[in-house]
Amino acid sequence: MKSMFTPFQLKLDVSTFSELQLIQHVKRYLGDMPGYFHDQQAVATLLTKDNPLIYEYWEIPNDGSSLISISMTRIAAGVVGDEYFMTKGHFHTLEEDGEEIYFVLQGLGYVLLQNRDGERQTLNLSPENLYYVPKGWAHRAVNCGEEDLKFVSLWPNSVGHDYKSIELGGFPQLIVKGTHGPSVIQNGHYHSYQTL
Ligand code: S6P
Ligand code: ZN
Repeated sequence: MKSMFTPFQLKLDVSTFSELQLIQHVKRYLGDMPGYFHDQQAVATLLTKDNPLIYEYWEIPNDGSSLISISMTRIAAGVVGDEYFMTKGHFHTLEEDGEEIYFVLQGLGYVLLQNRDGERQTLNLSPENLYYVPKGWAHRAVNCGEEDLKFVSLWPNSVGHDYKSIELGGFPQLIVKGTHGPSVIQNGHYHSYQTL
């Protein structure tokens, strides 16, 4: 099939992406993420006065004629209770094809990774670094800095997104704000996917 795209060049900043015609712009507010943050009391308190924008992303539409999908994500700086703002995170549905690359443009944080064999990893995110997410690994980005965390993602268009597994089981690691900065703690509510 002939690609819907002609050759293009794109400056990697939010305004370029947000001005692209037909771009898919998704905004995730705290109220869109029930059950994602571990301190549900803090969630309820925040929602009584505010419904902060946690993150947003811009995805270049792809009708299936191009093998590659491209997006830019911006995660705001902030915490819900002691847990830093983060994306929902997902597995790719077609796990045998579901690789992904992150390229960080701005900010500091972590990417949480896990697969269905129970393996897990946490990588520090910082600008001008590229991150490789292998097939079968769920991924969630977390902003631990004082400014926006921005990154570009590239992944195979056909692989789809499985959010349900994360809604049911979470990630084994949480990133929380401690007295000496961010720390990685174990998620007491995590369910291994093999047992779901
Ligand atoms: C898509 C890729 C990103 C995320 C974006 C938001 O495969 O990983 O474009 O969609 O960072 O995260 P989430 O978990 O809400 O899709
Ligand atoms: Zn992905």
